[in-house]
Amino acid sequence: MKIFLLILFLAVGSGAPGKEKPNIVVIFIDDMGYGDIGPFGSQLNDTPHLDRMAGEGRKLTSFYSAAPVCTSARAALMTGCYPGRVGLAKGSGHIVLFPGDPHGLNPEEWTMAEMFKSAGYATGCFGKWHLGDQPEFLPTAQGFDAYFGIPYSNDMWPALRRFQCPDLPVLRDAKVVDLVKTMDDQARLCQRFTDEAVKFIRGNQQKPFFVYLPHAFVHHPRLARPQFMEKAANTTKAQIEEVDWSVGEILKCLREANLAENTMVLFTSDNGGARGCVNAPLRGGKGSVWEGGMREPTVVWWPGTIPAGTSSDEVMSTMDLLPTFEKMAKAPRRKNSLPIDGKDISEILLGWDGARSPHEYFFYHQADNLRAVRSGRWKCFQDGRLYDLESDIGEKRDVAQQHSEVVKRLQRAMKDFDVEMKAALRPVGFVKDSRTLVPRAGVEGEEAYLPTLSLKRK
Ligand SMILES: [Ca+2]
Repeated sequence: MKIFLLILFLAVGSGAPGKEKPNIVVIFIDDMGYGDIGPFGSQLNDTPHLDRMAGEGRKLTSFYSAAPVCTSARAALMTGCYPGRVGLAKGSGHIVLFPGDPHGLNPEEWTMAEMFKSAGYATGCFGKWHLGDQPEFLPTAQGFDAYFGIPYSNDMWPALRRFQCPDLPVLRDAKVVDLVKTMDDQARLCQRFTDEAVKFIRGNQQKPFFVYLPHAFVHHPRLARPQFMEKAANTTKAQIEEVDWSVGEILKCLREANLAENTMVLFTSDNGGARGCVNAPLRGGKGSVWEGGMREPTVVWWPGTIPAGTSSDEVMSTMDLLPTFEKMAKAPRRKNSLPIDGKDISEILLGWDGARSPHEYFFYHQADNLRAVRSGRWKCFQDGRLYDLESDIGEKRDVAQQHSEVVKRLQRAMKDFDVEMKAALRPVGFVKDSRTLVPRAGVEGEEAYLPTLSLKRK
């Protein structure tokens, strides 16, 4: 009996969900720049938790988002596809989705959360969704067991004067439970999402879990909690330092629960830094297809498994995470799966010797338009400008003249990909009679729920 108990104890003590299926946490910042955090060279912002995370983990210096704006970037992360392939290269009538939009991530698409569920994971999303606010499109309809957050960008509220937005709702699962009405409410979002994620981790240790933490910070309008505002010179710095606090809370929670050695955490941003952020040494920022619009400050951490203090400059993207996690989670093979663009990058993340990017090409899009391609050290634009990113990360010197054969090859690759992609577009999700989740203040009856983009812009 004693021996039996001892064996049982050992089996449980070694962490039954074990290395077999690691927990996965994705921390996804909004509009943060490549140079905004210590591990990527920031001298402005104090980010001790990210510094420690990178010191214990691995920096990915050529890790891309598949789009330079919110909605499409998130569509790519969730589906492993270029956003155009799943109908979300842009919103309808705007570059991103708006309150009450009839469009959203098609429920027919296989999301990262649905993949994790198929592998037996508990799944939680805490933060900004921005893939459609109609019930059919919300996280709880797309594979997440639990959701707490805002359905779209934090600036889509009545203070956004050009548009007629309702109050900014906060949802628990699919139900509106609160409104963000003031800047002080905005300032609490980072803490609220973090607390929910921590609570979920603490409450879901019986199975492996997947936590997606897409912060509303550091998207305008910016304000952090008072303790961060007091020591910071401006709201951007304060928000970045509060995001760093959030990272610290997540890692602390994992350590305290003895989960650190069985959990991979990936930190990145949805697109390049907006006004006030630092994209240096990269050129451009949010919305652009310069490196600053799409190359993200990315750190992965998994103590004991990912080699500490290392980095990789292999070309990878958010699209690779779905197939990579699918492998790590040992998800059952899907029947009739639709093609995706991402590929397994687990060997690079885990720091295996000689692991190389599975991609010959990474394509940069702005809405529906294919703008550029990266292949190894080279980045070529549609119009034939060529940059050597290995010697010129800031895209300052066009070297097309010296390498005309490279330009020719990459322009052909762009053309071929564009043809292939346009022949295989899948439909965006659509619902009839969409309405906003909350009424616009001061408007009576059903009219108060009209989609924002159906109303006059000011
Ligand atoms: Ca964004």
